[in-house]
Amino acid sequence: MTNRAWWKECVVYQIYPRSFYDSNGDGIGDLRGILQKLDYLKELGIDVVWLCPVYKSPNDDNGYDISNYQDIMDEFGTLADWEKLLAEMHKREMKLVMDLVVNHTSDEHPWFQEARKSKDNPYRDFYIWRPAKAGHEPNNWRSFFGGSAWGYDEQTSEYYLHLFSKKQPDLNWENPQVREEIYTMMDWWLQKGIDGFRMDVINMLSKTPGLPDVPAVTNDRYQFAGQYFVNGPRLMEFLLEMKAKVLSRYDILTVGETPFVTTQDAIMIAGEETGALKMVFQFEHMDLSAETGAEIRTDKSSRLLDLKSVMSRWQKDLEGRAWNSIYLGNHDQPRSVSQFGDDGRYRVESAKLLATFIHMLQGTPYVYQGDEIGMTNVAFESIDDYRDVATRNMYREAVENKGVDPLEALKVVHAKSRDNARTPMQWDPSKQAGFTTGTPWIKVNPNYEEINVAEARANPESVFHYYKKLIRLRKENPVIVYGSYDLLLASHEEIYAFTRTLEEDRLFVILNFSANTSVFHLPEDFAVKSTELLISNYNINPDENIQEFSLHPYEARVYRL
Ligand code: TEU
Ligand code: CA
Repeated sequence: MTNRAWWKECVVYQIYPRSFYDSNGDGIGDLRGILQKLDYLKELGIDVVWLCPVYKSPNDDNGYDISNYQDIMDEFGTLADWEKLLAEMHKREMKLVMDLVVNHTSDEHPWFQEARKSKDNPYRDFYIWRPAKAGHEPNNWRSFFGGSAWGYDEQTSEYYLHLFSKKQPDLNWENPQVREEIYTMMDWWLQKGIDGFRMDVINMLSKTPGLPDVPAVTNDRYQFAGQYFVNGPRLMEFLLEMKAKVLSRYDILTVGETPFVTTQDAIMIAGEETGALKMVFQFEHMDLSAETGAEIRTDKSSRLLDLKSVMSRWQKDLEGRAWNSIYLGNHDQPRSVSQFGDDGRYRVESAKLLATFIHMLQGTPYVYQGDEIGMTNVAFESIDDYRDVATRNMYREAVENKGVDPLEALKVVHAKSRDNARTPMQWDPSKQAGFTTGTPWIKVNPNYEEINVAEARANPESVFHYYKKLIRLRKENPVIVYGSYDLLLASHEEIYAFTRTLEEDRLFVILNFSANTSVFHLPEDFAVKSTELLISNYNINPDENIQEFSLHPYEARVYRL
């Protein structure tokens, strides 16, 4: 049986501050805006907030490029505003998890400003510098945001590594001084009373010595080189050092953002006994739709078997060994209802189904802002309406270098852009969705008149009220948190069904992931004596015989057996 812990029992709400609520009309969400909405989060039942980066930043990548780790970005407010926010959260018995971005800094961070001055500057070795190789970049690694992962610096005629944008130089974790600086900074925030860290691309800290060229798998000049920096040779050493020097001294939630991890990696990084972190974000289920590359996959039901097998493997492999974090969306992904559900006719039903799904699996659920009202993807008419550096770079690369038709490229942007999740939070049907009295930094989704918090709170059948109920159920039923998971109907192409069992207590979760009415038969040996319907997204007869029945489009039910 898994050990009990508060960070297993909580529900985390992710805030993307730039788009949450603007308190002063400059079009940018801010800390005072969040403060004004704490009671809203409390009403929803949230007990932990993960706040995306609010540190000083030139915002090349919306705060993931930090120029001062120990101060607040001007647009978001001041350190005093932040202190007040933390105090008000604690007053409401809510916890605050901060984003930790230490794979890279901004190129405007004083360390990098120093480092680039000369080859013998004391900060030079804080970053990863290499001379040109035969007049070219030091190797063929590709940046996540397109182009080479190397930036040329004229002043010293050398290249620096940047796995992300050219304004995000990678820190050199091989340098013990870098690690000490980071630990000191982390401690500074923990001493202020924060309740944890979400750690940005934390499994990319250790790069393979020699930084070798990666074997080409496409015709492109630059190639994805994950094998040389994902879960690199010294990763565990660094994380365990961080644990020994900082993390182990506090009762905190730590979640590593760890693209490309397997369950074995997760057990190593976040194992109950010997791991360094409390949990990790895995990406296998998010990448199911990404695999087809530029092609947009519309055939959602055939993906269900893949989704079942991925999620079931994570549930079973981690059980009793490590703890899952459960999510279907964040600020880097299309909206969950657009990606996994139906953002048209069955928007409300499918948003509720997905909510049921993330709350009923074993692990800590993460709710991304706006998902609790079923916010959807957006399709802006022009690439100029997009703000995300990754989106803009990809589009330019496709149209300018690869000759992709601009309209086709825009279609991919509509389906995949990170800005889908970054349009302003829709608070009410007034102008700019009640997000700002000014002009928002990115356009609001035009569907705000229909989809907004004011409507959702007033309507007892809304996605919002359904989330509230799920969160309450989780608090009342330890089986939802700690019960073991067992998949049923493994090869059904439309229905995802599973049980959760904690000693005598047993739940049966049944989800129709399709727009069809779907019929199923429970196995003979799955004898059901009496049932209690805990929650459902349709009005159904709670005493219906459940040995065999049909489910409405996107119907979700949870029974206690
Ligand atoms: O994301 C890491 C990451 O792997 C993403 O870049 C991902 O590949 C991409 O977004 C998929 O569309 C983290 C942050 O969550 C992201 O916002 C940052 O841009 C990135 O790190 C760099 O800090
Ligand atoms: Ca503002």
